[in-house]
Amino acid sequence: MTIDPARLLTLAVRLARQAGDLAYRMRSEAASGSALQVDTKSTPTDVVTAADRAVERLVLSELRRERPHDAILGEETGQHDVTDREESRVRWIVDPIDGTVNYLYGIPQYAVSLAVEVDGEVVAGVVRNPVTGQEWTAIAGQGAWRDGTRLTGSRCTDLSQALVATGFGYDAQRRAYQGEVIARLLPKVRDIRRFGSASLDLCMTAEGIFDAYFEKGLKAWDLAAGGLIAKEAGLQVTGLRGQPAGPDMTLAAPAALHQGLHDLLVELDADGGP
Ligand code: LIP
Repeated sequence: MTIDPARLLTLAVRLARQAGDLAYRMRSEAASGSALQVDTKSTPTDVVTAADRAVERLVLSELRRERPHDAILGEETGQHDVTDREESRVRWIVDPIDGTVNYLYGIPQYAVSLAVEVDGEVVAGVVRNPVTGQEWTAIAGQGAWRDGTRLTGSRCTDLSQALVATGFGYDAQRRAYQGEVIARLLPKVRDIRRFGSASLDLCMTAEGIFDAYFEKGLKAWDLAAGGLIAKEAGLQVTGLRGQPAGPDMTLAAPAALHQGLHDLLVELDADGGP
């Protein structure tokens, strides 16, 4: 059976818009972000809100209705395999609100991130900032776009002139190690930016707003859609030492910067530590 990634992306975009509207409405109606906080996860600063859970429930129920044979991986509810039907070739990867701390604090830098895999490969993805309405999309082999504009990454070729986005984990010991890495990296680049949403960092790097991005500790739902968008914008999206992008390290950069930043991150053992 032929699966059309364009049709999957059309559904993903519709769901991202519905989900983004719900997230935005819930935050607008809450007296404060803390009114929405319902729990913490890996550490006391790794929060989950009622909106994270409501948005994921919305996406899951729509997917069950539209695509009952597909598997789903959601940040808040985990893996939902197809049981009483033929093994599905399609899996949806859902981050209901990427940038949850920004969401909690009312900072307009959070996103709904939806990706879809066929036979284990991400073939389409959408990242949508519900506050700005900015929407980044990609289909494997067909390029990356933001609101109709083709994305081609940064033209920067000098690492010392590069504006590099990054992020930090929630665990205090990992943050201490990451802070040491940043202290040694900072003099070698123009500057860093830490905006708090991996999927938006990847999209802004795909757009060339940041020259490069790296982060240790990304989960599949942080990386799936934004990683495809960055790749389809022509960036190299990898791990270190020949590894693919993933929880040990995600590095996204144009070819002119990738090797230099890669080697610097290896020298600093940026994928090491707790
Ligand atoms: C966030 C990531 C971000 C990272 C944060 C956090 P969340 O995801 O998007 O890149 O630096 O620590 O993990 O928790 O908002 O879904």
